[in-house]
Amino acid sequence: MEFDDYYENPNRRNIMDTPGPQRHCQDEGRARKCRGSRALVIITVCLGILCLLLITAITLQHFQCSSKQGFLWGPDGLFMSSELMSWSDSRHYCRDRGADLVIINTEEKQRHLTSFIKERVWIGLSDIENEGIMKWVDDSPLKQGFWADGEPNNYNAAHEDCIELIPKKHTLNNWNDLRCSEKKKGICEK
Ligand SMILES: [Ca+2]
Ligand SMILES: [Ca+2]
Repeated sequence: MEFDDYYENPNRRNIMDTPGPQRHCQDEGRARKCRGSRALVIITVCLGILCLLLITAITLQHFQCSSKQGFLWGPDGLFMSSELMSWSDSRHYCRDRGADLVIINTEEKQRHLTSFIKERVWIGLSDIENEGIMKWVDDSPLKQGFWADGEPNNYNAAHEDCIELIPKKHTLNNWNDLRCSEKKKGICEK
């Protein structure tokens, strides 16, 4: 086909002879591929976001369930009661949830508890049965105490028979005996 003929008779053009349309087809193919991979990326991102939302929802649900049961903390089996109660009622609160007031029998545990408690709390120690003889809730005797200065003092012979932990005091010297009817939150342990 002559040059002039080509332009004067467009219907006679052979598509294989014409680089313009070929390039157009190649460009279109590339664009299709491009659109395809863009769609794939969008679908992958959307699935990722959906997965994240699902994981967040499950985690929140687990946390809410845990909170309802009083399990405010993690896998170490420790949790704090949600209301201010006497020592005995705090103990009931723990026992109703398959736990008991916490026993602190190592320096490591004392440090661990003090590190994240923000308020005065009951622990599982008392001399309710015999004045001056401290016992844990599992009836084991006290071996190592982390008493605040001057404590336990059974102040004014006022039957200070239940033990609280005061986190604002020194880490290894923050226990105090107090009247059991005082209202505090308790630290429970599974
Ligand atoms: Ca006492
Ligand atoms: Ca005291």
